[in-house]
Amino acid sequence: MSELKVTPLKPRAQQGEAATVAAKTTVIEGKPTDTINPSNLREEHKRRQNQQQARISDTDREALLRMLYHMILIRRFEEKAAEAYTLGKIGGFCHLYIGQEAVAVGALAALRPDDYVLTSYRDHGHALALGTSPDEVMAELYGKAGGCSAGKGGSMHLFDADKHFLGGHGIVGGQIPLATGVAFAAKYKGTDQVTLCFFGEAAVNQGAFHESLNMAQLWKLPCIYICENNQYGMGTSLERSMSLSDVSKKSGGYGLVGEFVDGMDVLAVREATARAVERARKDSLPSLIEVRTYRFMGHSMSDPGNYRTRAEIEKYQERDPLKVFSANLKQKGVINDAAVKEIEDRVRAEVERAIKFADSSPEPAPEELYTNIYANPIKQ
Ligand SMILES: Cc1ncc(C[n+]2csc(CCOP(=O)(O)OP(=O)(O)O)c2C)c(N)n1
Ligand SMILES: [Mg+2]
Repeated sequence: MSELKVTPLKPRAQQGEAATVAAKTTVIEGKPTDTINPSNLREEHKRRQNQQQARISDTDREALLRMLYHMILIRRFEEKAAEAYTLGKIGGFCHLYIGQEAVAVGALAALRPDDYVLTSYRDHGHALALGTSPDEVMAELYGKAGGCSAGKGGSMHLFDADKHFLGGHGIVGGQIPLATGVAFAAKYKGTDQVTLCFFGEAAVNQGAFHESLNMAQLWKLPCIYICENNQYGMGTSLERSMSLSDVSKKSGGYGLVGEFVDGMDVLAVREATARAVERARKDSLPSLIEVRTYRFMGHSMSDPGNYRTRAEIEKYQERDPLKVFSANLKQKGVINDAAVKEIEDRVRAEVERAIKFADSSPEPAPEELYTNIYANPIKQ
């Protein structure tokens, strides 16, 4: 076996310089922390609609349409996936992203194509927003050979190396130290690539989250930790499981910049992520962003959802990120009904094609059982 050589990030002689950088960055900067008042969501809704309309005026039309297209694609794709699941065409676990589309679409719109992305098992939206073909994503849900993980990963383990999408991870919080390592590798190699790591708020109670944030700030890694706080981990609410439920404030324990963002506003998410991307790319600094969101469906397809009331779900559905965004775009004259219909028609055709592709794609061949499992498999 060859010897593994690890070079320290900075020679000891330069520690003075590192200390100056550290001193400069211990102040927790970023935007003042936002809050959402859950007791009067209607009022919040109005206030935030105005904010989004102001952001629309400052954003390029093509970028706005691309975001709307991706949000519609994710929504319609998953509605179809739910149907296919009910028909028994998809096996195993299947966690839908409906309600959370603004998070992946907004955050990924702030990245460069060569940046890295990792997320949890609730991963369909991230893959689609990164541009993985809906055909390959649907075929993967079906466990077919044409899937983006060759049918061996399924819904929870989407992967697309060309898009620098490193999964889809089933272990809660498992992707957080992996993403930290990916960011370390980028820094070690001297590239200016940024790593985006998505996870749910239940993962924040895992030790791996805290260990990763500590190392990321200590070593100044270009990693952005995005907590998709949908307020439930399976059937357990945030309030019942977390002593300090302000996730963004946990950044303070490790000296990172922490921000709280409304996850129902795609443009607010994009803006906050862009700020974090700049910190990571220019100054090699990590950030923690808490994005407050809500999942409209059950935890997975097999969740009867007895732990939430219909009234609670409906309250959040009034702030449906897709409806709010398209209504605001219309209000600001960026699109009209005909333009929305055009996108809907295009998406419908793409999703139909994905279903046909998945239906006709072959099962993985038995001899593929041991291929692509390890990077360097031991030859028998
Ligand atoms: C280490 C580990 N513990 C428990 C589970 C079972 N489990 C699967 S999803 C989940 C809840 C995670 O909730 P959250 O992180 O908030 O993400 P969300 O599902 O809301 O997107 C749990 C406990 C698991 N997959 N891995
Ligand atoms: Mg959650």
